[in-house]
Amino acid sequence: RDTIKGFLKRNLFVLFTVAAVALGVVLGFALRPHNLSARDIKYFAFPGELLMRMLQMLVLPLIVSSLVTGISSLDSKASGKMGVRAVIYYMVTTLIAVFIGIVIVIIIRPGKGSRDSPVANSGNIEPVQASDAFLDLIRNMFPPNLVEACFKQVSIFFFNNLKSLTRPQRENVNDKKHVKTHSHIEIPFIGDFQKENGFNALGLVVFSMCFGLVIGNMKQQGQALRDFFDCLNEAIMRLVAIIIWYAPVGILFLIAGKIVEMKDLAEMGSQLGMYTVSVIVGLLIHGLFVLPLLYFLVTRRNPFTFIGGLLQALITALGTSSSSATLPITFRCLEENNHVDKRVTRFILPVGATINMDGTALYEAVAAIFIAQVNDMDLNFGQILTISITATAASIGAAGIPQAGLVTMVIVLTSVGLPTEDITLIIAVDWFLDRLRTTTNVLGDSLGAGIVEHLSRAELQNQDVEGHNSVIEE
Ligand code: DAS
Repeated sequence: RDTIKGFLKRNLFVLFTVAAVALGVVLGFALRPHNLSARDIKYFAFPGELLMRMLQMLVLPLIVSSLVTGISSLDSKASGKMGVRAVIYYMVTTLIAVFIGIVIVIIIRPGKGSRDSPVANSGNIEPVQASDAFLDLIRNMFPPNLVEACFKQVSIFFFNNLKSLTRPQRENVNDKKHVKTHSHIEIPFIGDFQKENGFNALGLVVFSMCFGLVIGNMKQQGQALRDFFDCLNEAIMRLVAIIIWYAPVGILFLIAGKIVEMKDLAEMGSQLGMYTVSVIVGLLIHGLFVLPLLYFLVTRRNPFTFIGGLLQALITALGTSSSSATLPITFRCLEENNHVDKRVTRFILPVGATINMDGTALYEAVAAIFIAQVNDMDLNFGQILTISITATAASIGAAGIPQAGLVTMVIVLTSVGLPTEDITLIIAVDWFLDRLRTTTNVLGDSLGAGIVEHLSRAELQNQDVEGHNSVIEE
């Protein structure tokens, strides 16, 4: 009874947030039959957008202050060793994630025999006119009103989504019937945060690491700057402590808003259903088996106790589908609940949130091979190896913003000659899979901080002793 009471007390807020997610789902499905206009949905989901903006507002000062403080508080030898351990962890876990994704999608083969299904064709076909012979053929096979409505809706829906990612060029101005799109899908510059935030997270991480190293070696001369960034970091974390109370409300409306605007599930088709299952199975194996096993093997501690302290961050990742926006909450969970050394979180988390995305890497590999299967393209070992490497690179390049993985997918498809237009095959379910892969990304970053802290115990203790000695000397 005490254990349950203790758990409820410790996790009351998490349970409150889980209830908010459940309420968001119910509210979303309750509102769907009302066919709200895009404008109404925008206003309805505004409380969710507010949470995103509040969290994103903190990301820039948080990345800079935590990295500068974290690195300057370590001697360069310690931060060097910690950095190497973090990068090795990132590479190993990302490659394992890609491998899991490839094995799963080859076993399940969600794209098999999809050539004659609406899902496969809607990726390549231009929006068709009712008079089109192809549609006539289908119409003759089934009751025309059902097929016409479904098929045209699906192809126009995919086309509109592709349009939002590309700059459609008219093949022939006079030919109103066919608008061909070119795959000039804009890829946000590697590590870019959201355009309207106007900064590139990867560039910011590199600058802050260099700056932290420099002022860390300035001894007394750099003390004022070190104090400034330490104070700035503390102030940001206090802002997080305030915003976190609003998080459940924001997450409720983010999820409800997404469900209201989601297209009919019927459009997905069985292939997309099996593709979705493939991604989910891969993420579950990686997130609930591989990563916790790695944590246990290194630290010999119960990984699920550690994960229990992360629930608020994992739910925020699920609600916002942005690991960057979740970063402030991830900091708070690791430092307040799991008591991970701040010198580790401040160094590892900003880097991890920018370049370590296991969920995204797994998803990119599964999606690329699914698209190859839909195109009846048998991939040889070299092409699968290419997909592994480019999926890893694409996950490093993907920013921690919603659906970044969908956009960097172009890198993977182009690398093995797959039609980038076929991204439209998987857009219908991406808003949902993005949440799950973002949650896996945040989980990988957080367990990584725990593993790197454990491996760096010696350096951290030396630092404490040196720090203690220097206080005595003073
Ligand atoms: N939404 C991205 C993130 O924030 C992941 C992705 O799009 O793949 O981690």
